[in-house]
Amino acid sequence: MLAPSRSEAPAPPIHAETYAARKHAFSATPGENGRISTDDVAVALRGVIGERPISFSHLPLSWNGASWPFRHPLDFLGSDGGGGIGAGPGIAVGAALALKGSGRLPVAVCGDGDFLMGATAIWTATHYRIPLLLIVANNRSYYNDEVHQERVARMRNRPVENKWIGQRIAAPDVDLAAIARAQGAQGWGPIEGLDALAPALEQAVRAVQDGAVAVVDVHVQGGYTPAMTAALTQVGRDRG
Ligand SMILES: Cc1ncc(C[n+]2csc(CCOP(=O)(O)OP(=O)(O)O)c2C)c(N)n1
Ligand SMILES: [Mg+2]
Repeated sequence: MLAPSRSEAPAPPIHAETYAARKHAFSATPGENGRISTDDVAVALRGVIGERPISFSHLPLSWNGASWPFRHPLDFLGSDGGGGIGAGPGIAVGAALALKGSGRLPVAVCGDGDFLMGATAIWTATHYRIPLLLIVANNRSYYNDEVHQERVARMRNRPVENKWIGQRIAAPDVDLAAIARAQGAQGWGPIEGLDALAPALEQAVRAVQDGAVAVVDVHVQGGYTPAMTAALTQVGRDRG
């Protein structure tokens, strides 16, 4: 990974122009019936972050790349590159360690499946006092595999309505903020309504600036961008 520059200059103006154009082009898909979409998370987070320099260490499959233009090599660190579920939290902690003292706020957005498979990385962060913000885009499902099971059901003429079996992580919902608190981190959530989202993110960012490990569990509705859904459901695709 690139070492963070200790005296990082602001992005050159040529990028600012591109950023303004792309910012204008992004239109968020809001959650339905008062629920929160992953786009809503991006919009709320952008509002809270403002022009503060951050580094995303990890982003979930439901993330819309258009929601947050990257202007600097450290704006997004690229995650694992291979899509291994469970890697997100560990990558978040390692990246936060590398960024410590750089002036960049380390932010990871993980899926709930990803978070649950690697959640004990939080303990490493609290034990070694590595501040970071980890937001969980919690659709209470290994949603990727619901899409996959729908495709296979169609191919094999089986009932599509069974696609959730083995993939939903609900009834009961897992209290992810409690998992964070159990390891010495600060936890917010579950955030279920849009009104509560920005205040929780605001508090969490402030806590990270004060040295905390902060986890915000946001209940988002399932769904990917059309491009991601098309990539997962295309004919002939045989990998999960
Ligand atoms: C180690 C590993 N096991 C299984 C998979 C297959 N897989 C890809 S995405 C996914 C589910 C991801 O769930 P979550 O992190 O909640 O994201 P969501 O799809 O719900 O947005 C799984 C099981 C994988 N990529 N890596
Ligand atoms: Mg999920």
